[in-house]
Amino acid sequence: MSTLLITGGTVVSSTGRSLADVLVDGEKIVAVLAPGSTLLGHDLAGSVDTVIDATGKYVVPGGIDAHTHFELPFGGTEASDTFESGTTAAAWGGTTSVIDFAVQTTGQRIETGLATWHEKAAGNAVVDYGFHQIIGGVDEHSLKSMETLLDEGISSFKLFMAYPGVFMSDDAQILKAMQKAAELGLLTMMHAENGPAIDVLAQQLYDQGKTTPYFHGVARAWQMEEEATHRAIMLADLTESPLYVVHVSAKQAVAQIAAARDRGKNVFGETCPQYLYLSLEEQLGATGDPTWGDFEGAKWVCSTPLRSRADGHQDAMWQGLRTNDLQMVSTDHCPFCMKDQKELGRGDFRAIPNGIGTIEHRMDLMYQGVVTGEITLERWVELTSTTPARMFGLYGTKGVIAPGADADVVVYDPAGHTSIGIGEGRTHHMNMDHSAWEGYEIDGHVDVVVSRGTVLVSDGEFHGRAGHGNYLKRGLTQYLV
Ligand code: DUC
Ligand code: ZN
Ligand code: ZN
Ligand code: ZN
Repeated sequence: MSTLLITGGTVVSSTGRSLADVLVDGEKIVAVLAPGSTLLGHDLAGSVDTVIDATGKYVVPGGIDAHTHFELPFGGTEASDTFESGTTAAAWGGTTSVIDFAVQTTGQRIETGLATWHEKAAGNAVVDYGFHQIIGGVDEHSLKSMETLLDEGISSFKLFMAYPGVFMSDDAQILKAMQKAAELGLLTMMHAENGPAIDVLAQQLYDQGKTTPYFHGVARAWQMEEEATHRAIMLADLTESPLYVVHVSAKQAVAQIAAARDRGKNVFGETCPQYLYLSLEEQLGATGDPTWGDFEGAKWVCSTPLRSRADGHQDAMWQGLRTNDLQMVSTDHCPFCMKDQKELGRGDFRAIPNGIGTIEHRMDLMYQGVVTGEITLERWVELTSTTPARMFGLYGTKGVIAPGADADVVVYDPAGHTSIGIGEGRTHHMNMDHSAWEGYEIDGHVDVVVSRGTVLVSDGEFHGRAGHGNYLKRGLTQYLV
């Protein structure tokens, strides 16, 4: 077992910061000490195998991205990051745990879908990984199978109110699944968009010759998100099932979540960096065609969609993060290349695979919110690590720098600089031929990344390996009121 000392840095938690040294023995943190402490008369720096000098830097718990889709079959193709490439990118970006979505498609058994996901991940992940379960077909079989999820280390499952015929559950199915979830203590995650109505709007736009990627966002109007969020909250209320709304992008949906929380309900919301930084206006402007956009806009096609900055959606997401009406920032990492993937929707926005790849940039993009004064340093840690751990039953092992926790630690350098580029100056490691974040600049950078005591990234070099990542058996959510 090797020992490691991270010395001289400012250790940041969700509740405060202090100058401290972090001592790691094997895979665990064993002590957080006053700077320069000796232990039982031993000079620590001289006694350990490795010393990491974090002077002038922040020492934070490794990031937890609780919403990723590696190898997701979608839109006639498959998300382009494997567990190996996706978790490699995660490690580069200071994310040391991911929670991916195992998929049960309609007609399939949950056990079959879950086994497939274990096969994809085992031996390939660079960082630790857990699963949520997508339930694509609520029927008597899947309701029965929900009873075994917790034994499998899965305490949360996702339903879709969108994508009729693919993943969508109707209200009757949602009601039954939520009743079961309430009985079992499972957390229901909801993709809240009114899919059938969106499909009608999309068809009408297409029939009018409005076929460019921009119209993806027009069809998926905010009313579709607000309505579905409200409906999900009411069904959760009725069934007394806690509810976690994924990828919130409309300010009206945040208001629905806030109102439920004000009534004391266990309703939670997640947003993603794309809904904080990117907008429908920029998507259009970036394409060079200010009217309907051109196919470049496909880079930013995701669901829920990017929304209008003029209408204040981005400001509302930051505000929700400050007021805790939104509790977490995940990526919904769902990368597709332009070539052969996004291009499937040239001439018909409905056929563009939905998704943006951000797993490598989440910690950086959210740190930029600290730089610009949108959130505090402590809130950055809370949104990206501590709350994800609590929400999804990992806290104590993950999400905190404390004795007994896994030694998942990121040294973040506020004096550095990160510039996101592609092509000649490619700076990311996601398996994509473009980046939704090209040209973004961050006033800081991920310096050292440690996962269970193993240094994965330091001095701009990668030391990780496929198979280092372990499967995380998760417990029940630790976040309920
Ligand atoms: N949204 C996306 O952007 N991609 C995958 C699925 C989803 O809901
Ligand atoms: Zn979704
Ligand atoms: Zn998703
Ligand atoms: Zn550095």
